[in-house]
Parts: sequence; structure tokens; C-alpha cells
Amino acid sequence: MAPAADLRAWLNLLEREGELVRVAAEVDPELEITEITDRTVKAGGPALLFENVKGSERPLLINQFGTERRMCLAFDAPSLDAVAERIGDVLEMQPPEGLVAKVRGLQKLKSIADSRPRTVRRGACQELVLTGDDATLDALPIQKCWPEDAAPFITLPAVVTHDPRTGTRNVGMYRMQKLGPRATAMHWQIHKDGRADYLATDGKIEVAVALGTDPVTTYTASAPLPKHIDELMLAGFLRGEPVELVRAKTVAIDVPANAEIVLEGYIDKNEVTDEGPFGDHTGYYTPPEPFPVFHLTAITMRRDAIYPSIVVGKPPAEDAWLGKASERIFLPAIRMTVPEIVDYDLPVAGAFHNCCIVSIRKAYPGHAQKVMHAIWGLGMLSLTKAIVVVDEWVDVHDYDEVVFRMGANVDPKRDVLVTEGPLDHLDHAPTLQFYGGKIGIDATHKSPAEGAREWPREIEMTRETKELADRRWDEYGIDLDATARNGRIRQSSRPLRRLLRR
Ligand SMILES: Cc1cc2nc3c(=O)[nH]c(=O)nc-3n(C[C@H](O)[C@H](O)[C@H](O)COP(=O)(O)O)c2cc1C
Ligand SMILES: [Mn+2]
Repeated sequence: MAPAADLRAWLNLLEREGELVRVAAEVDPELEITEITDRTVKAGGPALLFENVKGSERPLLINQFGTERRMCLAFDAPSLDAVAERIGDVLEMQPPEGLVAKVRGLQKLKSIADSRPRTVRRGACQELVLTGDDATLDALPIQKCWPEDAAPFITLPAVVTHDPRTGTRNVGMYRMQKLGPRATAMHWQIHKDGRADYLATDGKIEVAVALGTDPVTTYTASAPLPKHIDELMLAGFLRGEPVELVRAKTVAIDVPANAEIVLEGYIDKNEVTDEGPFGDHTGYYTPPEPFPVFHLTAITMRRDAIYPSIVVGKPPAEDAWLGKASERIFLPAIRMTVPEIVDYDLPVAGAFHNCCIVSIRKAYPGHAQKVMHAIWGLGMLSLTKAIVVVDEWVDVHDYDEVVFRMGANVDPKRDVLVTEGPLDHLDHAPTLQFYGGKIGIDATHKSPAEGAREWPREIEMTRETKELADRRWDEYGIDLDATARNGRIRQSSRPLRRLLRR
């Protein structure tokens, strides 16, 4: 088995796994689909294929990534950590010793070599080629997600550009507000690679937008890779086979051949428009702000193309698991530069950039502060507003335990670092946009070298007594569920808990 080759194969898989519901009833892409999807996502429900969307011939797919199980199915992996391990294996390659290690090393090298996208002559994404007045966004069931949204927004695009200086390809997920039948805004935030390609351009930059690729390729458009790394390489590596590309019809850009729909066009450096308001993944409306304008030159698509969408809003929303996938997949790369990091967690409720809990193998005074500064210097993690550092034995995914350590181990005067730096484009809390305060909380055990008194010992029952109680439990006649019996507090079954459980 390998990850689904295209959206069709993915839908078949979801259907076989009981993970897809086809909705035949007519639904409105204005607000109604959001309400249905939001309820379904928050209940951990299935992917939805709306076959009859008011005002459009095209079906709309949503909630394909809404649960951990579906995210794992997308990667054809037993867990997201297993996906990360495959990357860790390659990153931590050592010169092989012995024949078996050499053969294995060669296989790993081959898997990297095979990740590079491959160009092909024909692609299903070009079964229909619409140019001029025939190319109209009115044909697509674009959602207006929230009541105060300025217009309908394309929410799950893979936007392809090339750096005009180096030619390097970039693929990113940036929402596109519909401005008319042949124009959208392009929400390139200031920290993003797509924005950098645009800023480096004189005059016009060509843009292609793939909608409805295989799930791994769609995911990689959201992955926070360094600028010089092509997202489609990562997609090829994670798929175990190269992404196939065809040359677009009206721009000099290669596009994923398996896409359902491709929008081709250009952006003029000097043309901006007010984008928004948009009900954002912060849980608030992002107010209008100038962004570039994308002009459509062609739409190509499959004859019976399916339009993919996603709704963001108050967390947890469907993007939770796209974010969790990045959290897991990037851990090996983070460990390459900060090896003392054991694990980290970006709480869904913290919209990913608001909070980072990190566990470390603490080795010297000030080590927690060192790791805070490292995170504030690492790629998109640099935008993190609050960092909590705990010791290696603390489960960063268990928020009760993290709060316990924050309460038990922190002297706010000694252990809280307040500093400042770049913040997320969408963060409305800081006084200035893009720049403001950051907080680091050191919840590790402290030593006298850090100004603490002698640290007390944690309570632990003896092994013998635990084994005794295990052996005798039935004799006591106390009926507890298995997790509580192991001494762990039973977790509540609220949907958010379920979403966060791994
Ligand atoms: C559903 C979804 C919507 C997103 N919308 C935007 C957006 O409108 N603008 C933006 O800059 N980033 C957006 N992002 C985040 C980017 O896709 C992400 O930062 C990605 O790494 C950008 O690619 P780049 O690093 O090549 O610029 C979105 C992510 C998801 C999952
Ligand atoms: Mn990029």
C-alpha cells in the first residue's frame, strides 16, 4: 500500500473505511455548509461529499482531514509519529557499516532521489481547458464560510509560484477571496514564502493554483518548510513516489497532473485590494487589509471535477489535524538543531502559534531558557507567543500534567521570561501588528545553581506495592476502568479531549 494517488483514490479509500458520507440533499455554500461541517468536525464525524451544492454543478468535498484516523489514512501510516520516523531516519543517516546497513542506506538515498517531481505530457487536470470568458470562478461551489465574511473564499488551494531570482518552486496554502468571476485576492502573509516570491518580482508573477490533489500533496502545501525546499519534494518523499506534473496551459508553471481543478493566472506587483473580513482560524474575524490580486487566465479541470474546501474558525476545526501532522512530522528536523528536545505539543486550542509546550533533557542551569530562545529562532515556530518548558519525564500532550508542573515548579519572579519579537500576522492581541511580547515559562525542576532551594522529591509509590495491588485488585472488589486503575485520572470524554488524545 501507498498513500492515495489522487483525490479519487482517496475518496474510494475513505468510502471503504466508512469515513465518507455523500450528502444528496441540496445545501447552500453560503453559511449552511459551514454549520453542517462545524458540527461534524467537532463531533469527530466523517468526511462529507456534498453532491448537490446550490448554484453549482460541482460537488464539494470537506472534512477530509478532520480526524487523526483520516490524517493517518492520508499518509498510509499507523500514526503521525510513524510518518515523522521516516523523515528522522533520513535526516539522521550515518555512514553505513556492513553490507546490510549499506543496502538499507542505499534504499534511503533512493527514496530521496525518487522524491523529485516528474513531468509528464498529459494530466487528468486538463481534461477541460477553459480560457477567456469561459474561465469563470462562478462555476465552482466556493463557500462563504461565516456571516461577516466579505465574500466567498477558496480555502484549500495549493498555490504554486517560482522565486524569480532562483527559479525555486514554492507551494503554499493561502486563502483566496473571490473578487469576481476572474479575480481573487491572494492572502500571502508577511512571513510566508509565497509573499517573498511576490516581493522579489518586478511587474507580474505567474501563479497556478491546484485544487483537489492527493491528500499528501494537499497537506504539504500547508507544511512550514524552509524557503529553498520544494514542498512537492516532501510530498514525493511522503508518498513514496514522485508527484507528477504537467505544464499549465497559459503560464510557465508545472502543476500537479492529478489535481481536480487548476486555476492559472498572474499577480501584478502593484495591484492590491482590501482582503477580508474573514472568519479566521484565530476564532475571530480578521479585518480588511491590503493583499495582492490574482487574475485568472485559465481554468483547467477534470470533466467531473470535485471542488475541495475547508472551514476554519474557533478551534477545533478541520485544520487541527493538518497542524498536528506538521507538529509531528517536523519533530525530527527540530531535534537536528536542538537535540535536547524530547517532545513538543502545539495545543489546537492555541491556534498553533499561541502556545508551545516542550520537554527537554535538562543538563545545566538556564537550559530551559536556551531552548525557549532556540524555538523563537526556528522557522515558523519563531512566531510562538508562549512557551512552557518541562522536564523530559513530563508528557507534553497531557495538559493536566503540564498545568500541574506549571503550578508546582514555577516561581513567576524567577522562572518567567518576558521578551519580544515577531508575532503571527493574524494575532490581534499585540499593540502593534506583527510585533510584540512573548512569554517563556520554565516549569522544569530547578537547582540551587539557578537560585532555587534544594528541590523536593516527587511522590512515587514503590513498585512492590503497585504490583501487590495489581495482583490483589479483584480481591478488593472495587470495579474501576483500566486507566484509572493504573493511577491515571480518567479523562473526560468531551470532543476536544478526544480530538487531542493520541
Ligand atoms: C486551511 C489553511 C489555510 C491557510 N491559510 C493561509 C492564508 O490564507 N495565508 C497564509 O499566509 N497562510 C495560510 N495558511 C498557512 C500556510 O499554508 C503555511 O504557513 C504554509 O507553510 C505556507 O507555505 P510557505 O511556507 O511555502 O509560504 C493556511 C493553512 C491552512 C492549513
Ligand atoms: Mn515554502
